[in-house]
Amino acid sequence: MDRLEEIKNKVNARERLSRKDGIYLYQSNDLLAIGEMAKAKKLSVSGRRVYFNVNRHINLTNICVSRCQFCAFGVDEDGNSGPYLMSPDEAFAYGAEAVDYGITEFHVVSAMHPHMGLDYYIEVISRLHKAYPDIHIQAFTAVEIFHFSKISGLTVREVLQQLKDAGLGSIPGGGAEILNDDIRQELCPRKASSDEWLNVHRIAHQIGIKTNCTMLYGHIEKIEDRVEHLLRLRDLQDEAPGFQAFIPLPFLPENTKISHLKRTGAVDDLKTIAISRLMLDNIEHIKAFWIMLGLPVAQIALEFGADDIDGTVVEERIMHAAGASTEKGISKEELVHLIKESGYIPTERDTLYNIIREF
Ligand code: V47
Repeated sequence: MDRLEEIKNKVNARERLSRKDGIYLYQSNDLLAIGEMAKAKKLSVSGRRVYFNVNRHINLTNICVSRCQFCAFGVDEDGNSGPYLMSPDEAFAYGAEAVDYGITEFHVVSAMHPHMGLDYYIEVISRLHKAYPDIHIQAFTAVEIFHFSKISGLTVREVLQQLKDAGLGSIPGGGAEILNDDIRQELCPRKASSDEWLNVHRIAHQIGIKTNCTMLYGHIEKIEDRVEHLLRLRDLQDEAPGFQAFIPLPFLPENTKISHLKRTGAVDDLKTIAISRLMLDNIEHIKAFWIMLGLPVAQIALEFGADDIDGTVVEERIMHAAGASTEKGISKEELVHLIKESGYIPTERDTLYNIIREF
């Protein structure tokens, strides 16, 4: 039997795909056959719904001691490339300004600032939470949580508990990059290792904090590394469930220290969405982050297994620093139109995937 046919039979029989299957799918050029399998899987998980949310990204600072090779956002404290740090007042005002747009989420991601202590981050969260208790706060990637633990001398569990008590609702999926320590050593040696990243998510799940997970692909990794990354996420989800969504992030090279690398093309982006849907049989949502993929590919990704297109994102900075050519935000009407045009039901959700409204 044809190998792709064999994989299709496994998918239809709801059998788990293996490392070899994942690698085979990546090596195959039959994009449409892979997409068809992933679409069938998506339909069995979330029917004809495509989710989006309305949120405000708040990037507290761009001053970062990590200075990863792939990042165009972080800068030195005393450099001349526009370092900034929001005071708690400024962060609050920036968040408050977006409330009238009907946001249901503050998405707070920062950088690894050399001096700010855990108190600062707690103050930002608790002020937003006290003023807007109904707006969910999704904040701080696992690498930031790990950094907070190092600077405060508290355990990861204690840091997460303090943030939760202050109003943190869930944590985003960033900082995973590729869960391979040789690659991390080359790209981002100053931040949490693969195990440390996974452990923050493990502990978050154990104490009832939902999280997302990502994969930064299209730089120096091989397809074997991508598949291994997906398997490590799948294993953790079996052990300590709590991942809500997986978001593949194509590397955008502009203004980074590895800007000589080429941006992945639509074929790789769509294959990666589809393979993620097929391999991650225990993570419900696959997000096509339109800011990175661009609206046309994000829309097509809905036919390749994605069931979420992120949100209206009022003002995004990290990807735009690296050359994302998309708008910094998009209206709800436009998102609804794109989803409807693809034949799906646009479904506004909150951060925890409760349905707010169908369009
Ligand atoms: O961890 C940084 C990535 C991440 C670049 O959880 C880059 O719903 C591509 O994780 N090219 C942060 N990617 C953003 C993130 C995220 C975004 C939206 C939604 C969610 C979610 C999470 O951005 C970083 C890193 O992997 N990144 N620089 C770049 N040049």
